[in-house]
Amino acid sequence: MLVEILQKKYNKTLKECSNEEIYFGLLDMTKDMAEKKYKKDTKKKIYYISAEFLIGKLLSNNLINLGIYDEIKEELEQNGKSIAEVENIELEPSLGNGGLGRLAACFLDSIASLGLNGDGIGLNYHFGLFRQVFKDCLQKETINPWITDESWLIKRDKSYTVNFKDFTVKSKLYDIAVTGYDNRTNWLHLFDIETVDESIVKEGISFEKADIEKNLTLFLYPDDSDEKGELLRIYQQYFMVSNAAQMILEECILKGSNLHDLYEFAVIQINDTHPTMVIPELIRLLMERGIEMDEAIDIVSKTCAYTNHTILSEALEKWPIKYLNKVVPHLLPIIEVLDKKVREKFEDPTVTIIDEQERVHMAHIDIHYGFSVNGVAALHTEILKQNELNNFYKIYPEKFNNKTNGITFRRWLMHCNYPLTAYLTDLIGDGFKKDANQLEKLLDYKEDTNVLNTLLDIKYDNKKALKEYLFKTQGIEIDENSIFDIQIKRLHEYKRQQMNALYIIHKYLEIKNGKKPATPITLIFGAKAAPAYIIAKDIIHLILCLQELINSDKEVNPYLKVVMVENYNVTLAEKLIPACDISEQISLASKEASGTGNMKFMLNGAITLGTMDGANVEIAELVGKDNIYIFGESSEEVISHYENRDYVSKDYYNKDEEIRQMVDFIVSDTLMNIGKKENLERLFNELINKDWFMTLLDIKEYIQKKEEIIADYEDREKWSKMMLENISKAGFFSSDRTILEYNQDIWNV
Ligand code: 9GP
Repeated sequence: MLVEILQKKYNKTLKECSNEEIYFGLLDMTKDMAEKKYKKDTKKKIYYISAEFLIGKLLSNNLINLGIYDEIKEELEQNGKSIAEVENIELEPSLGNGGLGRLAACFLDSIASLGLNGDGIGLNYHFGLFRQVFKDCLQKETINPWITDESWLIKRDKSYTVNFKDFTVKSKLYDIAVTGYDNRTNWLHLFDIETVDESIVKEGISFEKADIEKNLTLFLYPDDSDEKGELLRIYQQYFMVSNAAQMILEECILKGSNLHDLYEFAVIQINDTHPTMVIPELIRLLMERGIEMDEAIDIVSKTCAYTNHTILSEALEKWPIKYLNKVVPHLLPIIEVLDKKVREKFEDPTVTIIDEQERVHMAHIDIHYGFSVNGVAALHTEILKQNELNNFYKIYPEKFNNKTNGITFRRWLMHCNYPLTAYLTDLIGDGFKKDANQLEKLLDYKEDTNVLNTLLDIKYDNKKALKEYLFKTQGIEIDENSIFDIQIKRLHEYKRQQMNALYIIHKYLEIKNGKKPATPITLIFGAKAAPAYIIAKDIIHLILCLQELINSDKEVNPYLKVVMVENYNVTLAEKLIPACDISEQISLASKEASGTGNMKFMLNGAITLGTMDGANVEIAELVGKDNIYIFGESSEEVISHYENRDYVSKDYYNKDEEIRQMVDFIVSDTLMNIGKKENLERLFNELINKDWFMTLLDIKEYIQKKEEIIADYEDREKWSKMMLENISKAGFFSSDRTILEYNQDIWNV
């Protein structure tokens, strides 16, 4: 079929075509096949609304899900072509930031793969999240264009009118097919407007924030550190949900809903607070169609469910009434009624929707006016119930439920780790591809030296493949015989990349003093810092300075190497994860809602070094304490430090010589000669005077555990057994399991 498409499109044979032509041929072919697998809507449908969908490249994923990956791979090989090189042509869609967005993408895959009728709804950001470049050991941001003339986007003939206070816009809709694995196709609906003007972006990523008609869908998470930025976020959010609400009502009416029964036709999952305005917007639209307000509120409350992805207050949005009035004044009378009803029913001032500072708490709208509130890992949900949202839990215990996150094994095993997948298929059959729990069959081989050695061999080959990839794409040289210790995730103080950086300093000083590790260690980081998050950027600066220092020191570099990959994204994750030995999951306990990288690493046979936080807790329960390296204070202890305000980082610094040595090194002449005084001093001061996420609390135990895991790496048999245990027990973290739970407990589709 590909051959015919290429013949028709380019009048060339497969052999004659360039990789680019083959890519576009495959694009046409898969889009066509996907469309044919679209099935009519069922009565009830899931709408997953999210500011982010971090979908990653789609070609291989779609070929796998359509069941033609092996066939195409072979056909290309027979004609002297390589699928990997064809894949390189595709630009990664830039529609997400981190775990929240990647989870949304995994969920869409699982919804379709389980044959459920459910679409995603979001925005078509032209430049998405910024592209990260490093210059002078600093992060710089630039645009990340990803939309080309021929792409996965399918332009639809559909448009809605969205009214803001001062003007009206008409939307246009693009769809991306979400192919299920051996199952139906659903859609990711991305809304956009005609008037967006990419040329207004100057110098990196700066642009006029007030020019909404030109900038509305340019960037994901534009800088909101000033009023104009906050207003732009409100414009984006309202544009997203108003389109969503109109589309949902239209589809439900078409299927026969009289709107009084909307919840029998639609269930809306609100992914974090960004889509919260869908609640007042739907109420407004129902009232416009003649439904009384009280009934409209009731209908919408039975239709919407909310997922909380964090306990960090910065992500629980609170919009000033003043700002909402400037953008969507027509929602305010509704929000005020929602608030009044809450006040009439409950005396507790902490559960109101509008607070004393005249701010609207978006999460409070979701909790009062949605029928389900879920956390994303067992510990996280407990913390929501007992601490962060305890006052709400007391009111609505029945609404709270846990849905531990998951990942799609199609992308995070079958696509990214072809050799391991092929080997597992040989050993245990291919049942695990649809029923991930069957990975447990691998446990039968835990004493089989042959199998254990093959797991080590596959890891080694993946390390070599990563080495080649990094050299080719970023000019970075690494040694496949070293230990690959990897921390890849958004840059945030609570994730504690700075603690890992302090470990590097510890190791550097140790080597300088003559103590050398048995096997060299390569510490790999990948992380973007939000452009306005100063300390996060200072942490990147520190890591890049250490990279420069160590990699040019001949005494140290045979034993230690630091690599910070530029512009970390899904494509890089797909190369890094299969090659990893040690998975760094070192957040301050209680702060990481779940983490999903931890699951991807485990599935690919990396061993976790982590705290009892997020889904690490469930990983630890599954693999047992002999197959994971846990350190640090517990979430209860950490929460009590916050409550009693008794953590003083300066005390740790003052009383411990070793800690002092590491922290002081940040502002030593050695580093200051490489880096910028201002940034390094700021980070140093932050660590000793504030350290809000308690780096110094756990640093000693962290170093100790890390030394232990590194020492254990030498025992190859023990290590390979740990790998086997981790792979075998990863089945629980399939997003198919998570989605089945959502459907059973929340959606009922
Ligand atoms: O930080 C959480 C991360 O722990 C979780 O795995 C992910 C998916 O549930 O969501 C992240 N949250 C956000 O990105 C913002 O709330």
